[in-house]
Amino acid sequence: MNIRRLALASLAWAVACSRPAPPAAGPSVVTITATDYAFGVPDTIPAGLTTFRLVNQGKELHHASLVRLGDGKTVADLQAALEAAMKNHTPPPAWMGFAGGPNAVTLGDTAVATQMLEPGSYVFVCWIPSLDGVPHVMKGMMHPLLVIAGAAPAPAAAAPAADVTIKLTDYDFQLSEPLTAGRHVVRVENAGVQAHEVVIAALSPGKTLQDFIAWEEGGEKGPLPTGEWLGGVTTLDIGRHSQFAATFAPGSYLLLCFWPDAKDGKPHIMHGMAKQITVS
Ligand SMILES: [Cu+2]
Repeated sequence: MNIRRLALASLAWAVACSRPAPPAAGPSVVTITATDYAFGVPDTIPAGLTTFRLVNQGKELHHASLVRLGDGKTVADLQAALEAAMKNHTPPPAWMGFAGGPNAVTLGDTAVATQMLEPGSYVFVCWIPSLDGVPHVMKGMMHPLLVIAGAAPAPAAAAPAADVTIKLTDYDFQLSEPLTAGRHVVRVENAGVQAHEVVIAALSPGKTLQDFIAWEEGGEKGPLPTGEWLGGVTTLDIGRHSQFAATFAPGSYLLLCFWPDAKDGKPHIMHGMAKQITVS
C-alpha cells in the first residue's frame, strides 16, 4: 500500500469514527418559574423521564417539591391536610407521595433535577418559610400538575450519567466520593426509613455548620450564615431516587434536610441531618 492510499484509508477511518452516533433519547425538559409566591409551569405534561429547571425570579429562596396526590384526593384535600398538619404539628398524611423536584436556589439562579414521573395527579409545593415563619405554600405557592401517559410508548430515555451518589439515611448524607470543584451530576437515593431531602448551601466566609444550627435554634433571626444556594433534590419517598446537577466552586458547603421528623415533627437538621463538606 502506498503512502497516499494509506493516508486516504486513515482519513476515511477518521471520518467514520467522528460521525456522531444517533442521539440517545434524553429526558423531556420542563421549565418552572418561581416568583413570590407562585409557580409558572404547565398544567399537564407527559409521563416519563423529566428534567425540571427551576428558575428563581422571586426575591426569596424557592424550591419546587412535587407532591403526588393519592387516589381520589384533590388540591382542596391537600390544603386542608396541610393546615391540619401545621396546626397540630403532625406529619403529612400517608396518601401524600413525595416525588422530588429541584431544591432551593438563590434568586436569579436555576436549579435542575431529573426523575422518572409516573402518570397521576401532582401538586408543586414550596415549603420554604418567609421571614414571618409562614411557609410559601400557605401564601398560595402551589400549582397542580397532571402527568398523563403518552399516546405512544415513549422511547426509553436515558438520564445524564451521575458521577457522585448521595444516600439519604436517618439522619445522614453518605457521599460515594468527595465532591470536587466543577460541574457534577449527583444521584440522590432515599435509603432511609422516612422521607428526606437534600439541599446544598455555600457557607459564608468564616461560617460553619455550628453557626447555621445556632441561627436555626435562635428562630432564624439575623443574617443567614450562608451565601449561594445550589439546589439539590426536594423530599423523596423511601426508596425513590432522583438526580440534580450543580457547579461547585472550591469552598465549604452544607448539606441539609429540613423535612419534619415522623416522630417529633422537628426538622431533620435538628436530628443531625446536616453535614459540612469542603470542596477543593
Ligand atoms: Cu431528612
